[in-house]
Amino acid sequence: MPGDQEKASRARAAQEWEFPGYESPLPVTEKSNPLSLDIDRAGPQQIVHVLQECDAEVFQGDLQPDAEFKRLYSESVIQILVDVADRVKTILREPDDSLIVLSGCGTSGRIAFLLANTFNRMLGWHQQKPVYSYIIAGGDKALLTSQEAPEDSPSLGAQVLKEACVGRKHVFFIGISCGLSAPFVAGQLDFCLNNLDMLTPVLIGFNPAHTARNEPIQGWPHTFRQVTERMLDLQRAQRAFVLNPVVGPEAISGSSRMKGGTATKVLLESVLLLGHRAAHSHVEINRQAVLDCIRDYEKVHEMTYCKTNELASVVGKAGTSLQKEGHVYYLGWKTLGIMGIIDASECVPTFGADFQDIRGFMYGGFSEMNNKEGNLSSLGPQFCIDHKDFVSTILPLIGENDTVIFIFTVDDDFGDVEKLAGQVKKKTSNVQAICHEYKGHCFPVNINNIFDSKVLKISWTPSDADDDFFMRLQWELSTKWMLNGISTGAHILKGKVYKNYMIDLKVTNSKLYRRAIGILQRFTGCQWTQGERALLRVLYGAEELTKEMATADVSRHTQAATTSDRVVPTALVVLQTGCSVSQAQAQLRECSVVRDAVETCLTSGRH
Ligand code: S6P
Repeated sequence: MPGDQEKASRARAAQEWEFPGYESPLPVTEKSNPLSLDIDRAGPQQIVHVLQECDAEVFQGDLQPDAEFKRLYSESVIQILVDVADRVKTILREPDDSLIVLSGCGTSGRIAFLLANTFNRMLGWHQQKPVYSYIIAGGDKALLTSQEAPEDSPSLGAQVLKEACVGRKHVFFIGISCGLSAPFVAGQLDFCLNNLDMLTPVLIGFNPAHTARNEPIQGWPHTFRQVTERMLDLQRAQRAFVLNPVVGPEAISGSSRMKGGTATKVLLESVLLLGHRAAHSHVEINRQAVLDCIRDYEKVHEMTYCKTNELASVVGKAGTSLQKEGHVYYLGWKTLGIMGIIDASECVPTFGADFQDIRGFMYGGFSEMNNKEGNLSSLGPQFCIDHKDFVSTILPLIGENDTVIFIFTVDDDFGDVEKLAGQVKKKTSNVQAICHEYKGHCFPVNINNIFDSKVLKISWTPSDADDDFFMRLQWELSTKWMLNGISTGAHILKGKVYKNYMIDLKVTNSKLYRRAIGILQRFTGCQWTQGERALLRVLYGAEELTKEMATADVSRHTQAATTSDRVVPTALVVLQTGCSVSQAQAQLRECSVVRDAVETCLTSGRH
């Protein structure tokens, strides 16, 4: 655990991004984190250490009483959490004709899915009908694969929400957009604001409201910021709520699947848990209860990162696998299996990875997923997520270059774990385990024997207030941190990150388009228009842009991006050396490590 001196230096480093001029005018969620500037050159141990520091910022308290940014523990944030939990309680007490909708794009939609199912399950234990529903932009396909384009459509968001509300009298809508930026969510919030007699909207995100995205949205009269401001006006009368503490920049700039996803899970679970406890066990919802809940999650951070050495070892193994063109497979049980599938699917848009590089499978596949659209396995190999699919299609091809990570808890059927581990061990010695047990509930055998001591086991000591349900939520969060660390670390070791930027991102929606130009500006010092031209030349594979290309909508550009590879690195080389697109592509082809290619180009360009 960090000592006082370390905590103080962490606080100093963290303050740097708070200075008004730091990477202005980028919102906090898009800034680069001063703690992770050199993460691309770090080894596994150091990578894990940096992630630990960045993740700790989620729980950082106010540095000064009048600090510019509200944090998770800020008074005003805690009060909104109390108010929102109270609304949840009211709905749970009178659930007829009511609905709680959780919605978002990408990771935010995946967390919405996970939580809606989890809390419906909890209602089932209390003999209550489901009250929760989830929406993810792009539908259930987006749970397993990257579907970034629907994020840009406010009308689609509003339409899907409208359909979800049919037959309901009261809908509590929780829209998640970590960057306060997704037009899909803006459309839904706007729909709520126009129907306040039926809907009460909550917005969750991690930027101050005045830095919510303000650029015009194609074919729509409002911006995200305008919608946020309308909600803030209504907050005084408790007709809308905005929950937007700042949790600091991501360790990998803009990668909101990491801290954004974590903070979403912590905030949402806290309000839902407290609402449920109040409705079912008459536990009072007050500031202390909220604080206690968040502190419990903060302890999960400490427990998880107590295993730094073990985690670094898995990061190293996974990194070696990717370096050697091998793969990483997560084999999970129950919701920890879902955490694995989610983490793996996010590597494609984040690092420009192939879907085969890191893949997740869960015991029971779609029958355990409990998603709205049911079994999607006929859509293609990316959608085959059952352990049985792993055994039939992947296991025969497994070799020493692959890393297989088992993810389970003491509550899972250990016989299944043991059997599958036995099969995998015949193919590779690189079999790892992430597992959770708790006081009084230990594994029946010494799992070190089964996994040849390659075990990352956390033994939890629940407090009196903890029920099994809360324990699982904590396991999920702990597992999320570990898997985010493994996949991020492995891609860093593969050279997919330059400084702390995902240099090889897919440019498949307007947010990513702007981010890509921002990266070009940052590293080459070019003007916005120059960066945009270079990006478009690469996207269209054209040495000269036609008028049609130059004036097309961003949605047309991002459509072209779906089939392009190494877009940002190529545009960087074009800008830096003045060479043609095809020369830049050829230059990059010669260099297997994208980070090294970019670095060589940028440093040689400076001489
Ligand atoms: C981020 C992830 C993305 C985001 C999505 C929604 O690491 O790859 O898919 O989750 O773009 O972002 P936001 O800011 O609206 O939650």
